[in-house]
Amino acid sequence: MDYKRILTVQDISCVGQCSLTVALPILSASGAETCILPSAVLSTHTAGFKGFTCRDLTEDIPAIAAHWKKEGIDFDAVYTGYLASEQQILLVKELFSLGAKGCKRIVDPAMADGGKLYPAFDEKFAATMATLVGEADYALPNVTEACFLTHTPYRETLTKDYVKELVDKLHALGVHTVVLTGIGYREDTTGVVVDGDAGFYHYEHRRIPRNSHGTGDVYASAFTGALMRGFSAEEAAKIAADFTVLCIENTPASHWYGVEFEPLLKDYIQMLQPS
Ligand code: PXL
Repeated sequence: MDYKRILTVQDISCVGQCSLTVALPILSASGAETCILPSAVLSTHTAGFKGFTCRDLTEDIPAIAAHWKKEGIDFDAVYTGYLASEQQILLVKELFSLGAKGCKRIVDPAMADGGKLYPAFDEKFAATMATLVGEADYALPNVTEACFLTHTPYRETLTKDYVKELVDKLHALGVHTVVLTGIGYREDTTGVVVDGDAGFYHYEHRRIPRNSHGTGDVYASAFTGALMRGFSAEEAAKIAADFTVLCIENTPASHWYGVEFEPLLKDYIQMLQPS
């Protein structure tokens, strides 16, 4: 098995089962060396906890990147998630240049859900994030994020024409492969659309009617791990969807702030075995 080195840039929410506390274990389970660059340290995530603390680490990024450059450290993939400021988005673009030849740039524009931006963000942040998406090989927005990135009115009920419009507008930003999550055409289904070299692909699966936090991060991490193990974008999108559904299914509703993915890492490892 090819041993890959992945850099993931996102926050540490000390409590909350999202961002780095999810990405690090999932990427490690995929078999890749996982390097991290924390964008900020928060006491908890911002979706439901009140009075959280946040230390923005933007100022530390240039020196960290300069040290890596001096040491000749490069990466097979750079995967970004929740970023704390517009300036940080611009610094991440510079980090992309630390990539090895053929380095995959994977952007999860983690900034919105359910028709709304997360509390820390505004439309200007979304516009800057759109420029990062434009430089990505793979971008993984949910429908809300896709709407903010492309100035499209948000709709809860999806049609094939509306999804095609979102995919086309995301491509127009410059991203090579669009991985659009949360796409289902019936009340009881959801799924993922992949549009890249292999054309348009839709994997539709059952929807568990529950509001789950952190699942976008579980999804993007599982996708990145599978992609770096050599699966195609379509296969990686399906593996990530199956794993995320399993995580939601195995989380009691009382566990409101995240999903209990840890006991299921063994299932993810199994999903990554060649068939
Ligand atoms: O799961 C996305 C995420 C990551 N990091 C922080 C968040 C959220 C979602 O709310 O608040 C800090």
